Amino acid sequence: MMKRIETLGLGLFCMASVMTGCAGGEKQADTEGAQCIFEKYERYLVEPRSYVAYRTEGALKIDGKLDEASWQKAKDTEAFEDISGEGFAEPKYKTTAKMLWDDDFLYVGAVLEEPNIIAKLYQRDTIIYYDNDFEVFIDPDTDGHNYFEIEVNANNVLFDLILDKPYRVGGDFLLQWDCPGIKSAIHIDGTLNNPKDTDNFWSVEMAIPRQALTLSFNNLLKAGNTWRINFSRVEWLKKPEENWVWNATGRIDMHMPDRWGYLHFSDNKVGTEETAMVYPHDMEIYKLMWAMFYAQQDYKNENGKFASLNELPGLSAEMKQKVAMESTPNTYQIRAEVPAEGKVYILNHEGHFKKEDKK
Ligand SMILES: [Ca+2]
Ligand SMILES: [Ca+2]
Ligand SMILES: [Ca+2]
Ligand SMILES: [Ca+2]
Repeated sequence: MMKRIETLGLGLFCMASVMTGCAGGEKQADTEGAQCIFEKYERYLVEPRSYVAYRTEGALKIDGKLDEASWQKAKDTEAFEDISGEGFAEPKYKTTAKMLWDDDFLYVGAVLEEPNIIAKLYQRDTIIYYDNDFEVFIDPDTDGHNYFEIEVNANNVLFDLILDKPYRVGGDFLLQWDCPGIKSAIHIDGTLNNPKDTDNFWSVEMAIPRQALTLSFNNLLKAGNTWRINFSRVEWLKKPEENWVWNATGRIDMHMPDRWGYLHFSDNKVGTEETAMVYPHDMEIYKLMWAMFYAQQDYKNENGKFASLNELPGLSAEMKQKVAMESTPNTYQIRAEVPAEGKVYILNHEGHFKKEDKK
């Protein structure tokens, strides 16, 4: 769920960094007077955070306490930030997450600082974010469609679903999906539903089975793979709610899988040799394609149809050489060759991303 979208005054935020392809007067001129596409959509193009997950050392007891040696050795993610990203207030309370894996499970641990731990919902698949909650979003094959969402409150009540595609392109959800075989637990350092004292934190421990995240026969939970994942924490300080996330999406909408973090799986045991992060895509070309996606969304809102490559504002001649686009008023497909991989990247009007072998 979480069908919450806010429109930001994009012009209000002066970003200091200059992104590739927009620097200098000459290149500005290339975009024929229009604001360079990388500048205009900068808040949706900030490089996501990444995390390398290592194999567990021995079994984890799913009891909400992250006191096993494996958890102790696993690194915390960066502290969560406001979902809207740069220019928005730091979260009032700290949140971090950690990940581990073995052949059967992805493990997620999170610690949520909280002076007043409250949870009123007790039934699975009620709208859990009406309570303060912790949320996990997973797109194992990184195609931006068919992804998983699992939310939990401090009562350890789950709200879990599969989405066919993001709401921004007309997506629907299957709430009847109850993550098969999931184990989850909460530890409370403080008192639950007693506001008279001051609590410290609640922690979440989840074991998410690889089989629950396997849509075809293709098991993606293996060393060397890189997924998209994000975490969100909904906190009711007042109305509307706060949304504190690992990776800012750039606006109040978690359903932007292109804005989630990168999770890479190392074959090494946690606490042993470190593995370098591996990104699954050529990041420059990927960024250009998504900039075009956001530009097309705006163009359609303003003009009632998608643009052709020449109509799309903010592209330099150099950028146009890197991509091809077929478009009709209601559809488009962007294609870009990535010779180093021998692949063609394809992104369509529904935000579906795939790679094909170059013919
Ligand atoms: Ca534990
Ligand atoms: Ca997917
Ligand atoms: Ca469900
Ligand atoms: Ca309390």
